[in-house]
Amino acid sequence: MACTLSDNSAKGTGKRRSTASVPDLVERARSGDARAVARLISLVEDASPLLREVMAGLAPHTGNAQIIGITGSPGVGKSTSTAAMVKALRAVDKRVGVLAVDPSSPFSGGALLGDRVRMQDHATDRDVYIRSMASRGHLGGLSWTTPQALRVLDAAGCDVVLVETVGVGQSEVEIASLADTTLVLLAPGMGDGIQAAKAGILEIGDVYVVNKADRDGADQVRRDLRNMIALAERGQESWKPPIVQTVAQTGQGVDEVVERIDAHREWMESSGELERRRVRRARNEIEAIAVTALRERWGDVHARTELDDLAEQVVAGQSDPYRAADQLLESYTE
Ligand SMILES: Nc1nc2c(ncn2[C@@H]2O[C@H](COP(=O)(O)OP(=O)(O)OP(=O)(O)O)[C@@H](O)[C@H]2O)c(=O)[nH]1
Ligand SMILES: [Mg+2]
Repeated sequence: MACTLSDNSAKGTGKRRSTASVPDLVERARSGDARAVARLISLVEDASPLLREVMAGLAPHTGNAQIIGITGSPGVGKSTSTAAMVKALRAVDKRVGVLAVDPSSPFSGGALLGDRVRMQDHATDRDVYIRSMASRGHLGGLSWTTPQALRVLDAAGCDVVLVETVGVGQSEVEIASLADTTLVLLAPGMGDGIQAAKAGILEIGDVYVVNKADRDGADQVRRDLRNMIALAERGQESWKPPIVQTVAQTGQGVDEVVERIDAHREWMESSGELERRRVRRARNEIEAIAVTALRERWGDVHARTELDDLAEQVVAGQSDPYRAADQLLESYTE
């Protein structure tokens, strides 16, 4: 049975939507039923009211998956590297989930379509789950939907989940807060070396990958990166992020990337960093959900005439913005 979980396969199951109960779906997802996993992730994307029940059912079965974030500029080779890593991880019999998060498009655009073609090798593998998600359109973006989708894949028994997201602005920092290990990809000829410092990637990479090492300039990117990492302030961490050169298309260097990820994992376990990161991630999740709920309530308040009344009072000098804000907040707790 094919386990490729595309958005389309999820959307095509509209009829089943009303029939399966949440406990049944959770049970089926846990046993590795690809359709049940797809349905649960669609519930996440739709911000379904059923999510409370879903997440409560999944919670006891989470915490096993190793979450690996993969970020880098558009076209640097993230998807090609992801496919090569899936291959390497399957060779050591790991169950693998792939989540391709597109922060810019609400639809699965050309890039993700390309990913599916690249992932064809794995499309019939029962132990590989591939899913693309759009994060735009949700309050909180990555911070809201991705961790919930990760919970689904985790509970479904994935040993490793690879999360690919294009490094544009905020998203690479967000991915770092989601992942146990963050891979930052660079490539020669993309001006990455200079951009690296600006974009803040020097703070987030646990393992750096200089891909397209078959092209001129890969050694220079590596040297620049090494110098910049040496200069970057990384706090008291004892982990020194390694730099690996790869040719993702041929798989060259990918085994070393997997080894470095394992080494990082061991370091995190022994140093207590894994636990710290996971607590931080849970904090972010709780905050994202709470803030979303608050914003929804704010929406209600915003629609009320109360805010207009308060604004008029402030304009007339009968009140001040602080007092008006206090009055507005009081109305939440009523
Ligand atoms: N020469 C060379 N080309 C590569 C290598 N890895 C990937 N490419 C090519 O680079 C292009 C972009 O690769 P992708 O894997 O789609 O890159 P991406 O980072 O996922 O791109 P977006 O998802 O669009 O941001 C494709 O044409 C790949 O075939 C490599 O190691 N060497
Ligand atoms: Mg891609």
